Amino acid sequence: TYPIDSARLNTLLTGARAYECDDEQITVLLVDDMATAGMYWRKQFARANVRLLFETRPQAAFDAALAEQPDVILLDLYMPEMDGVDLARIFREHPQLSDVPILFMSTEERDQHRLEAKLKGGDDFLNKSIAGDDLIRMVRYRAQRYRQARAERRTDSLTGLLNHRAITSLVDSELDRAIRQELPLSVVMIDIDRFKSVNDTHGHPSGDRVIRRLSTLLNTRLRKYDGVGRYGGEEFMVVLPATEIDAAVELIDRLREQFADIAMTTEAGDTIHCQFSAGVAGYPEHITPQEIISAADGALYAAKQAGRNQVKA
Ligand code: GH3
Ligand code: MG
Ligand code: MG
Ligand code: MG
Repeated sequence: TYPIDSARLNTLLTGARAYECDDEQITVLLVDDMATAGMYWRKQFARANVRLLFETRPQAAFDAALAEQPDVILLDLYMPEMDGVDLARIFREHPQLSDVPILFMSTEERDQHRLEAKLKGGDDFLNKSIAGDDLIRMVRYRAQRYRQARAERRTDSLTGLLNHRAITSLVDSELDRAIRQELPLSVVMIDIDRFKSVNDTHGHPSGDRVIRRLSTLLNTRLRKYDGVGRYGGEEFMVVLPATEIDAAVELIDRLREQFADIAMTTEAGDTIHCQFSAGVAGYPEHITPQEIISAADGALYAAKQAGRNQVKA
């Protein structure tokens, strides 16, 4: 018999069906040295709301993967310039591509070769003669699992904001974009004032409530393309694309006032108010992520020194 009870199996099957129904657009990168493969699969995928990027050469495939961040990579095994397994290894070694599902597609039928390919970085091995609908289902399923895992990896569990790793990598990518598009970028470091005394007086769970309340304020008041993350314990980072430092200071100062006005309730039912200090820095005043973050940190320190509950640049 199965080492799994029928109720559990049922949940699993329902889950699998949910993946199929999902019709959100996904992006697939197909790498195959035969141009006809691209033509064939483009037609198949178009009807299933799958955006296909097609490349015949390894370097172009790598560039496309980095630029477009596909949800799934379909990789031919035998190509004149480079073996699929070698290309898979290169994808696996890049931090931004290391977890993207890689599905080999080949006519290779020898078990030993298929096993080798999987051991060297492939998540699955599909036959090139696979039916269109089956590949679409497979690709959707993989994409959905990948997106979910990635979202979990990037999220801070207390607040639902981006976590430290995700918000700092957003500074990297938004700075690249700002430089490319010749637009300003502002980065803000926010730190709750005298937070230790909130914990000491009202207990850690009440402190957590304050952290969540500020998270909600930041999340609801900022624009959809602004990034908000929990940098550390009671420290937050905000990334504001296309925003000059002066405008960022003004914006964060309004949020500072709003936060100070919020009456929060502790676990014990007491009403408390909290405040924060913030430091702002950005591009083009600074040109590396490290410089920007340390300048924002310096401005935050100055705000604390000057008496807290204020924003400095
Ligand atoms: P300052 O105005 O100088 O920032 O004073 P502060 O007390 O806020 O500064 P400090 O950095 O010394 O204290 C931060 C405190 O935040 C210490 C730590 O116990 C608390 N803290 C860190 N993470 C969490 C958390 O997840 N939940 C709660 N409740 N407290 C946390
Ligand atoms: Mg080939
Ligand atoms: Mg702190
Ligand atoms: Mg603090």
